[in-house]
Amino acid sequence: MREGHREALAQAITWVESTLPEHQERIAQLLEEVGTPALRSKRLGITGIPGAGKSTLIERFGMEAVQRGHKVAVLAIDPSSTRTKGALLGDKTRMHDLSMEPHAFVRPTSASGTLGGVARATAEAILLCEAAGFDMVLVETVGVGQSEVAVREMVDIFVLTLIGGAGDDVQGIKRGVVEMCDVLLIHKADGEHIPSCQKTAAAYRQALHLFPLPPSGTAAEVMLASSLTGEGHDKLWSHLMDLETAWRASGWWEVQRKTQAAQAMHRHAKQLLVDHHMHHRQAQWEALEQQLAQRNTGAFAAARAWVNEALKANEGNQS
Ligand SMILES: Nc1nc2c(ncn2[C@@H]2O[C@H](COP(=O)(O)OP(=O)(O)O)[C@@H](O)[C@H]2O)c(=O)[nH]1
Ligand SMILES: [Mg+2]
Repeated sequence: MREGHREALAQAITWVESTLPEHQERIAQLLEEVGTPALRSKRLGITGIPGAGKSTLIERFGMEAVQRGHKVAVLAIDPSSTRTKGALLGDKTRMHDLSMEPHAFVRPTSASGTLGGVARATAEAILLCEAAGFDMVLVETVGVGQSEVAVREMVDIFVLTLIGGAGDDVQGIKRGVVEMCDVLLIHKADGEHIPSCQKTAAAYRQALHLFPLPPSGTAAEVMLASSLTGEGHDKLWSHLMDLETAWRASGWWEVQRKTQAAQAMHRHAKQLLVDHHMHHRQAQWEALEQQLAQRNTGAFAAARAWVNEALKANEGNQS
């Protein structure tokens, strides 16, 4: 992987996505060998509704980044994958040109399972890509549901792509998502779309005044771009680089990485504990579910009872 064999990276990511204990064990060892992630990499998250042009943006932006001397990895998460077989991310996820580019690695994730599992897999895949020498990681996620929250917690800069003319309600974008992003990119600003994109940009610039300042201390920037013409891409690039420079200088870059690592540790520890106890106390869990179904107990009381029993059994084992 370190020598730049992309098949090796692809294989490792397959293990990351697997739920088999032996694969998870292998990944744990691999990540230990990889060591502490380098701060010098850049992690960008790109969200927005299906059809906003995220994949097209990433393909063009990724090629530009390669031309600027970067090695670019693209990870795409589709939370709907189990139901719609990844339909939300669409065909463009294959990113034809970028996939052929030797200095790029494109990995659409059609991982099944819980969002928690997919989020862990993506976070670990980022570390593996960086270990394989990719200094820029782009994560595409669909701006519906909870996956953008998970992605926000694993990237340095978060970009929301919007289409001009359509209202918030139409685009299904929740206020919470707008609050999480560093750049609001009004996308497809080309040809006849330009006036409506400008209108949408003005509306968002107005609205953003009412939003609290994000923890980075930098208000979100509203920008226009087209990934058909390439218009706005240079500006987007220099804005992202300016953000990085400013945040490295202010210390926010490192603070955010540390916070994210702590969040990941918390999430993963919780998951491991539940998995462990579920493995050993499956029968009790099912009995409580029965009682719950028969309305003999409440959800919270049942959860407490199960945890208390698991803890007691644990103490018994230790003494
Ligand atoms: N006019 C225009 N169309 C675009 C642009 N970017 C993407 N598209 C088109 O929008 C559609 C959806 O693009 P895609 O990248 O798959 O969107 P995603 O679902 O957000 O990943 C495709 O037909 C693209 O060709 C753009 O900048 N301008
Ligand atoms: Mg897509």
